[in-house]
Amino acid sequence: MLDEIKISKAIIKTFTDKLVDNLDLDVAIVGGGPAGIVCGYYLAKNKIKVALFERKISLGGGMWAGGIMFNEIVVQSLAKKILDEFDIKTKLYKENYYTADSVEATSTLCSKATKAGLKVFNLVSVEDVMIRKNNITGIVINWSAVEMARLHVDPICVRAKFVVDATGHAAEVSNIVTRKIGSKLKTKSGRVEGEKPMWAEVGEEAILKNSREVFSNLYSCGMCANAVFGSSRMGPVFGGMLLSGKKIAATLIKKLK
Ligand code: 48F
Repeated sequence: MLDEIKISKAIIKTFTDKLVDNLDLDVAIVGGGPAGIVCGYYLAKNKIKVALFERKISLGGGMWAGGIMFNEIVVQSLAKKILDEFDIKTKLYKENYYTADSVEATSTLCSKATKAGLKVFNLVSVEDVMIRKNNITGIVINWSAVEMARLHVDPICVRAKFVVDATGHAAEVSNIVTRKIGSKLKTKSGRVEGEKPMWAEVGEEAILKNSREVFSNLYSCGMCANAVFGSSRMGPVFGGMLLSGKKIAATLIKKLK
C-alpha cells in the first residue's frame, strides 16, 4: 500500500530538516559549476560543514556542454590528477592535452561530491549577502522560481563563516557586494574588474592566483576569480576550474582547523 500523503510528508519533513540543519554553516558555496562542486567535495571530505546553493535544477554549470555542445572537455596534466582522483576516464590527445567525456566528468563530480557529504540546494538563487562590520557573515536565498517570476516574496538567510563565490562569468556575489556597499573589493578598482578576452594560456595561469579572498570572508573560485580580478577567459579547457576549487577548499580547511 502506498499512501500519497505519506510520500508528500516524507519529502516535506526530510527536506525541511535538511534545510534547517544547513542554516548555520562553516562554508556556503554559491554556484554549482565544476569549480564550486570540486571545492565542496574537498571541504565535505574534510568534515567541514558546507552546503552549495545552485540556481538551476542540475549542478554542473558549463561543464555538461563541452565546447559548442561537443560534449568533450580538455584538461591539462596538472588537473588530470583531480579527474584521476574522481575516477573519471581521460584520453591523452597530445602532450599536456587530455580529453574527458563531459557527461561522465560532470555526473561523476556531482555524485562523488554529494557522497562525500556536500549538501546541495538546487533551484535556489542567492540574491543578497549579510555583512557585519565589513565581514561577510552569510547569504540571502530565495527560490529561483520566485526570482524568474519576479514575485514579491521575501527571502531567508543562511549564516556562514566563509562564502565562496563560484558563480562563473557573472561573479554574482562579488557584484552584489559592490552594488550594496560600494568599491570595497580587494581588486584594483575595488569593484569587479570584468573578464578579459579569450586567451586560454594566460587565463589558466591567472586563475590560481585569482582564486583568493576578494572581500573579508568571501572567496573567488573558478571563472568568477578571473572575472573579479580582470583576467582572460579560457573557453572549454577546465583544468583551472578544478584546480581553483581545490585551492579554495585547501585555503578554507586551513582557516577552519
Ligand atoms: O558557469 P559555471 O560552470 O562556473 P565555473 O565552475 O566554471 C566555468 C566553466 O563552466 C566555463 C569556463 C571554463 O573555462 O569558462 O564557463 O567557474 O557555473 C556557475 C554556476 O553558478 C550558478 C549558475 O547557475 C551556474 O550553474 N549561479 C550563478 N549565479 C548564482 C548561481 C546565484 N546568484 N545563485 C545561485 N547559483
